[in-house]
Amino acid sequence: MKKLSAWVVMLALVMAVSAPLLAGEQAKADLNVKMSVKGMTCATCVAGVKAALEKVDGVKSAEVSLADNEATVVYVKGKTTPEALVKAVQKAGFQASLKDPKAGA
Ligand SMILES: [Cu+2]
Repeated sequence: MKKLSAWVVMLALVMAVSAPLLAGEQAKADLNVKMSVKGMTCATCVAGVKAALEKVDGVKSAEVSLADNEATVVYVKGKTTPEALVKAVQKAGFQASLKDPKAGA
């Protein structure tokens, strides 16, 4: 019985230590890419770009700024690519290009 409780304590310790590590791994798997978006003139455009980006499989979130002509996308590594995200915006009818082509590659 004593042995068992020692195991339970050990297991709890291992889980307590590894949980934040695993969470860190998960966060590392998310990539961030910035692109410039041209042709947006109003809030509807912004919503359209945001929706087009968030429709892409693997995209977690997209922030679109009309003032900065910019979109910032968080996506799961390996699920999509910066190029595919740019294409999605272009398909929605806007000019888009990566801010830093090396970022998120
Ligand atoms: Cu508009």
